[in-house]
Amino acid sequence: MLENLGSALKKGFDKIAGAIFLDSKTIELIVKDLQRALIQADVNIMLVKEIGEKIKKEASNEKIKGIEKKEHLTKILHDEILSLLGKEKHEIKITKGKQTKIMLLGLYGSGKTTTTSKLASYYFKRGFKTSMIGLDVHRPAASEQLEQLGKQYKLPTFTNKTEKNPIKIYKEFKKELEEYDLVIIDTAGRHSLDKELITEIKNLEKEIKPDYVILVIQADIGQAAKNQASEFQKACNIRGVIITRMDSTAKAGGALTACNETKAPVFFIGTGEKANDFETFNPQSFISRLLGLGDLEGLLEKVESAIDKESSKNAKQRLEKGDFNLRDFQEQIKQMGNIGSFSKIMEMIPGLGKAKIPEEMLGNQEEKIKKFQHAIDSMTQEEIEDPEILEKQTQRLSRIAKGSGTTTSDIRQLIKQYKLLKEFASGQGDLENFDPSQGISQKQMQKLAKKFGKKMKF
Ligand SMILES: Nc1nc2c(ncn2[C@@H]2O[C@H](COP(=O)(O)OP(=O)(O)OP(=O)(O)O)[C@@H](O)[C@H]2O)c(=O)[nH]1
Ligand SMILES: [Mg+2]
Repeated sequence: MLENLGSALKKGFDKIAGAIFLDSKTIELIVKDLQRALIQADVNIMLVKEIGEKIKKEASNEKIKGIEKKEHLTKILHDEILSLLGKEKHEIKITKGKQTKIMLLGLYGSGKTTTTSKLASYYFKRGFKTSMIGLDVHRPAASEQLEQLGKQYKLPTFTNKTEKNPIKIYKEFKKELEEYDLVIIDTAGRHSLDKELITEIKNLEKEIKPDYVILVIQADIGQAAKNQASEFQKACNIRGVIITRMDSTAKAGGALTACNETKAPVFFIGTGEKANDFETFNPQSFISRLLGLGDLEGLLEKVESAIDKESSKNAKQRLEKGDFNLRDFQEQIKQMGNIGSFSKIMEMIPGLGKAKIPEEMLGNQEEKIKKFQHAIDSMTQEEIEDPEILEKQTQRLSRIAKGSGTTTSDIRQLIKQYKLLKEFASGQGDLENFDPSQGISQKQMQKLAKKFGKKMKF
């Protein structure tokens, strides 16, 4: 998403840093590149113009000179983009033991149902007692879809396939829902914000009294998000927006900046179809990521979302007792797979921006993980529990390789990674052994992120 904007910004910073004189011609070029990229990302042309003027004006300020001027301009460029996106991070407040209700609204296909499950899963993983209720009575398959998602992510889901009045459905489950810290309400979409939809929303709002009404908008509509957000704001009390499909469009800049203009804060962004493809929206770290500086906070949050607390706790206990075996290792790498593709992870690690690691290598990583999984599946219980015997009895390696369609060198690597993880997880290891072509563990990843994160500036 928004790669063009990121590279234009980076180019702008590099040009400022590399210029001997910041003359008006250099500035003009930088501003032009930036404006082109902003327009490509579908940012409102008036805003694009304003930014250009502001940068040019500051650049012509004769009072600031030399290095100071470079720093000044870099900061202005950064701050201008930041204010386009909205300065702070906005959060939904949920308290354990007290019910919070979040109702999602939006037009057809904007991603309400998917987002209902993403949001529920996000808070469920953070220890809140979470449930979902389906109030889309218009689309016949709607409750089925929500139930499927509920099953997939192990979330209690309330639906009624025959009732045609959403308020009745809500009343039917009202009592049961009181037991949850958080209830996410999925509602029906429409082609447009027509009278019928407004009436339905108003009635639901009156009955349910949600703590947050959130509009779900897909990023592909770009700047048009502005009209949509302000129309919905007029019709009901929208607290903020969730923007979906950030992954599938270059226009996301338009949607993000447009929402900022309407003062409807963006709470979350959706970056794919799965529950983990979901992040809080923090303008500051979003820019850092655009610039390839990495997004430490986003990464750690993602790691947290993907980890199954219970199984990690078990793995940790087993480690402490010294019985961490290959089955545990397999579980750990499976969870890593949950975090997302390696390319996505790398984008988030400060200093390990995508540009520095060849795409093939990242692809290989995912391949390798699959191979590791197959190899472990071909091992005997004895080998799983005591992988070190594989090093002593090499005939075992050939047997496993044959049985799993891998090579003996794959298995040796697997054992090496397993030992590294064991070492890391027990706090003995250091980063010097880290080699991206050999795979990376969660723990290493967190350490890496922390290490490189310190170098992050702004
Ligand atoms: N790539 C991508 N696809 C998404 C994202 N969010 C949702 N989708 C997909 O978009 C499609 C529509 O999503 P739904 O959640 O069914 O949308 P909805 O608003 O509930 O649709 P209606 O109930 O018909 O109004 C589905 O195929 C989702 O998988 C996202 O962040 N990225
Ligand atoms: Mg739906």
